[in-house]
Amino acid sequence: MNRTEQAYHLAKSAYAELGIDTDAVMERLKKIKISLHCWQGDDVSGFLFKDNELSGGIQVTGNYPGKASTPEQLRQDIEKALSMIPGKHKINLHAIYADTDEKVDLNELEPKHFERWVDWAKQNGLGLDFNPTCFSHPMADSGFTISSPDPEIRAFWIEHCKRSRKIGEYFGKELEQKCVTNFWFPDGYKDIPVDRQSPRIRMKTALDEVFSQEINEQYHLDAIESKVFGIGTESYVVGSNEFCLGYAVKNNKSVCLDAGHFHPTEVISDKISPVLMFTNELLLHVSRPVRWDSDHVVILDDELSQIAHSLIRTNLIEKTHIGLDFFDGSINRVAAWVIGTRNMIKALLVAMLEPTEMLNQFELEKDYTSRLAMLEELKSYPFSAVWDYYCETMGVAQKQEWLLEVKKYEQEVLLKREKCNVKGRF
Ligand code: RNT
Ligand code: ZN
Repeated sequence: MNRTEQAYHLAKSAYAELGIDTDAVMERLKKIKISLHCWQGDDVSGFLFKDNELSGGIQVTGNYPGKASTPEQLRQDIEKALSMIPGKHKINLHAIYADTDEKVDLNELEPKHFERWVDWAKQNGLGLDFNPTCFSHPMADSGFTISSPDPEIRAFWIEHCKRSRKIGEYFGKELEQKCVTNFWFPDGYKDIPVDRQSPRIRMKTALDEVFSQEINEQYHLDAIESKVFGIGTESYVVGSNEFCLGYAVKNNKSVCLDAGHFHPTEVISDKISPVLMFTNELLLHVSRPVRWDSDHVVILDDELSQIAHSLIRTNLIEKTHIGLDFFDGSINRVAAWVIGTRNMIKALLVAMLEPTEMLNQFELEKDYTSRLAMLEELKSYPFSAVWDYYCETMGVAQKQEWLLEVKKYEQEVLLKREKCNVKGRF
């Protein structure tokens, strides 16, 4: 027995005393897919329009060297990240990541422009999710997309969204697993508007049109993502929480809860159960807001732990699609994926190692002393021994060993890439 196995052996008996079968927990964990957002790899640049600035009130800071600038480089980086993350997962694409030699605009995109992504996903046993890109485009310059008062702008974005659903459906069919297409619109005003209703009526009508197109629900799920504010839309966002939740409930759609899209003391961990009482499925954008919707890399903090508990305790994980949404350009971008995704999986593992029935019993008996005492004691149970063993059995690096791999990759691939990019520019 090596050290990891010895530690696991001890942990297994500690959890067995609480009635938890750690082997069964690992089997359950293996089945959970996380959707890794492709946009962490290149600071939300994409490949369709080389010169478009990032817009829509989101921001990436940092210029760490080695950023992917071609679809091949991005796939190479994702593969590297996945080699350090236990389990089989999904990749979340945005429309601007189309991999094509054709010059196409967003309202002209077709499944064929994503064929190379699908081939790659098949080769790597991955699922794909999708997002229309309703920002970083001249047609979004007014700050409004599908809720614009200008019919031409509205039509452009409606067409883009319709085509995006077709691309999502194609992903789902080809990969034989449901693709979630997530709709997020930056539309809003910097300063206090006079008319808060008309843009929302226009957004509703536009969405009705987008969703009027038949899509095979076996392979495809629509989600709409709300937001409380963005940079430049501090006073009013058309797609607010009430708008998106109301629309989803009434029209049998799903919402996407992004951890950074609510008021600073509001948490999505407490929104999962009520939302799933009135919608069939849910999409999460697990992120980390620091003072604002800053999209910091996900860490193993209290809210991540609460999110995982909300999903595991009552098995709402069965109805939930877990996506990640952060973009940090100030650190190694591959490491950012690895840190955030490993933390998400680790949080789910910790939640699965909880004797929930025992805690529920304390709660029902109003024994809140035992509830608090036990929740605190559980925090120092040896979950890390189970995590290390899980990584070992899944064939990925344990503890911080992955960091050595990232550093090597940085030297051998990322920094060389930078040199040749610079050479190319001069
Ligand atoms: C923006 C939303 C949205 C984006 C991605 C790139 O605030 O969170 O999900 O981050 O579409
Ligand atoms: Zn998001």
